[in-house]
Amino acid sequence: MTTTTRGFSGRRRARPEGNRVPPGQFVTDDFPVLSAGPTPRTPLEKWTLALQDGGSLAGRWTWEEFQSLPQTEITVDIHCVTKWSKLGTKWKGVTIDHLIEAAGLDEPPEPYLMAYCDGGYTTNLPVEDLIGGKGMVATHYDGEPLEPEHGGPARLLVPHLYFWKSAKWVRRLRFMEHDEPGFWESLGYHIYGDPWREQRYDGD
Ligand SMILES: Nc1nc2c(c(=O)[nH]1)N[C@H]1C(S)=C(S)[C@@H](COP(=O)(O)O)O[C@H]1N2
Ligand SMILES: [Mo]
Repeated sequence: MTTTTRGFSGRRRARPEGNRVPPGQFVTDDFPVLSAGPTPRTPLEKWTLALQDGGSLAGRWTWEEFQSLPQTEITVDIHCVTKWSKLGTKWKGVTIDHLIEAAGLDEPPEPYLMAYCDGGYTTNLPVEDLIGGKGMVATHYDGEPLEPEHGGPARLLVPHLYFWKSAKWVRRLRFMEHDEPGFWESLGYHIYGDPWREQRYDGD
């Protein structure tokens, strides 16, 4: 299987197929569900996605408005810190680049970002890892609307980092000046989470 990226400007990994799986991971065909709590079910008519610059609102989209933003399809490998990797997963959504543009910002206002979800989950990311086609808010998986268990109606997708960074049921993205730990990061997971460097836990 090969990695194809369509309309996604992220770097294509220059690794041979044999090295496609990060160290310590095994490949699964299943799509395991990993949630730290119950699956929230926000009706689409109540759903909004907000983009915040610190404490101020930079953009907010209803479900309908969000659908009208430019859509991008990607096929990528994903890697969970519990050691499963799934190859060639197909997603559709709105890239963070397009969101920033839709909010009328010329560039990201701050270097870090916290994602906030229905249910209270949070995760932190360097903005650098979200722009340039590296991250999106995904609403479709494998050609179908994203199932609630997997983060539907919309989840963050940042495939080059461990999958806990891909926040399910995302509702708010807040730019911040300094990095701060999110949910798992404050419980001992690595602040960054690069699967290729096996950054599973704090200190790795
Ligand atoms: N809101 C929220 N997002 C979350 C989680 C969670 O518990 N809540 N779990 C994370 C973890 S640890 C992983 S591995 C993936 C699992 O996504 P999946 O259930 O679609 O496989 O979601 C991540 N995003
Ligand atoms: Mo995970």
